[in-house]
Amino acid sequence: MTLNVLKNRQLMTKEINDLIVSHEKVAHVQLENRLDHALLVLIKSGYTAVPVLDRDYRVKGQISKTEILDSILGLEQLEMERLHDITVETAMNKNIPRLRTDATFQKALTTSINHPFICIVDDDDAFVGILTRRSILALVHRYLQ
Ligand code: 2BA
Repeated sequence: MTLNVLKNRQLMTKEINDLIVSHEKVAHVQLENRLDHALLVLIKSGYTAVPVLDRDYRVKGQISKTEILDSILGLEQLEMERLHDITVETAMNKNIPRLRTDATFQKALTTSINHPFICIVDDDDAFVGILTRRSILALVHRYLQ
């Protein structure tokens, strides 16, 4: 077996633990927050989308600037006054992947093809942090060199 094949196997079966951005450093919003608050968090943090958590710190979905704007789109214009009436829970995307801390790098790499970040949860489904596409690509880049 060549060294490259061995290295690839090592990379793909590696656990993702070292790559996780810890929850304290992740901007997030909660289910019951209103869209005006969520928009503020997105604008201030500079991110396109952030995780949505419940009161027990469990991952429920993610919310993006596009979903917020879509929720207040009237027939001909954006109805900004509705931002305070709509909850994050109503507007968020619930269909997101989650991985456990012991997931393999291969699983994370495959998932990141369609998702800029992946929420990582523990055995009780509590939020641990995120895995960004940037950290995944950076590791692949290091192995390729
Ligand atoms: P986006 O916000 O669309 O950001 C796309 C890429 O732009 C990021 O890729 C990063 O390389 C860069 N970027 C954007 N805003 C940045 C900022 N405030 N500081 C530094 N770099 C920034 P990734 O790092 O791979 O992140 C992928 C996605 O993960 C982001 O997409 C965002 O939705 C989410 N994300 C990353 N870090 C986050 C954090 N600390 N809190 C909440 N969400 C985060």
